[in-house]
Amino acid sequence: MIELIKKVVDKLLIANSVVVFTGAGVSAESGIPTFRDKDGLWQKLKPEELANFNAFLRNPDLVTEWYSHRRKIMHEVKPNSGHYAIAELEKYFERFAVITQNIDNLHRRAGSKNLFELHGNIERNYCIKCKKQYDLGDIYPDKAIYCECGGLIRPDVVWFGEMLPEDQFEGAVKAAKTCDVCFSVGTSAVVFPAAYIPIYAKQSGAFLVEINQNQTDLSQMADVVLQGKSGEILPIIVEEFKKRKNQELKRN
Ligand code: BV8
Ligand code: ZN
Repeated sequence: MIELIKKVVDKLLIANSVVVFTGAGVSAESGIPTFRDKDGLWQKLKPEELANFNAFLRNPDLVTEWYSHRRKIMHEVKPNSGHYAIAELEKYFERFAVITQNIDNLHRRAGSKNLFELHGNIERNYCIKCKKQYDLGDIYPDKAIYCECGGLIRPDVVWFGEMLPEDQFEGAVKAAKTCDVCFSVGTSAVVFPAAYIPIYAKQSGAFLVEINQNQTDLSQMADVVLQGKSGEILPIIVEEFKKRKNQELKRN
């Protein structure tokens, strides 16, 4: 593994632009269940029954309660060493973008600045009728809640069959198509159009590094696959990078 990490650091040392694309796996070590792992969310619940607009209209109490439950977990957990390593690495690059599919707000809490949230953010909610925004803070309703205009209030996340926020996706695609190194961290890379991000990066000539506990659809396209926990691997990459960067500075 260390030889592969040195190869990644060699590329980082000559890179001008870096993208880190993340999925639920980067938050797993914070204690947030992923979707498709054996103990994942989709094992117990069916996404089509919960993460889509018609399910919400059919059963607003159930969907509202499910998001309250997930938001409560997200308020009780903290960013892990993987989130912090990504935020630390960002300080060394003029052009650095974190492109996440996660809605858990942990990259922001870890200090990442240039962040694209392709699937929204569970901290934001809005009325489906008048679009008024609501911050629910630390209340976790277990049934549907309504706006003063009478409209249902929903989480500001992208459900299946819904468009991704245009500004976020466009910005992310631009970053992916112009980066020198692209990391794909903790994602099964099966949800589109988000999963195009690492593919666009690779097609545009970026050095593609996958960090995942398992093989994914992306593995055979990656230049380097680092198999293991992102919370362990990312800090090693950043430490090795900083060490080599300091050696370079001393030499010059
Ligand atoms: C759209 C937000 C159309 C809400 C989510 C057939 C083919 C292609 C596409 C489709 C198709 N049928 C339907 C579609 C479209 C659909 C889609 O892609 N479906 C897939 C499942 C086939 N996509 C959509 O519907 C998208 N919208 O297409 O709109 C359109 C077009 C025009 C006009 C109008 C509409 C919207 C998709 C967004 C859905 N929202 N979530 C919520 O979170 O509640 S999806 C959900 O999956 C999450 O966002 C999540 O981020 C995303 C991806 O999952 P991952 O993050 O990758 O998590 P997963 O559990 O899968 O994997 C975790 C990985 O981590 C694993 O590989 C594991 O090994 C690894 N891991 C675990 N622990 C660690 C680790 N790695 C390292 N360290 C660890 N410690
Ligand atoms: Zn309203």
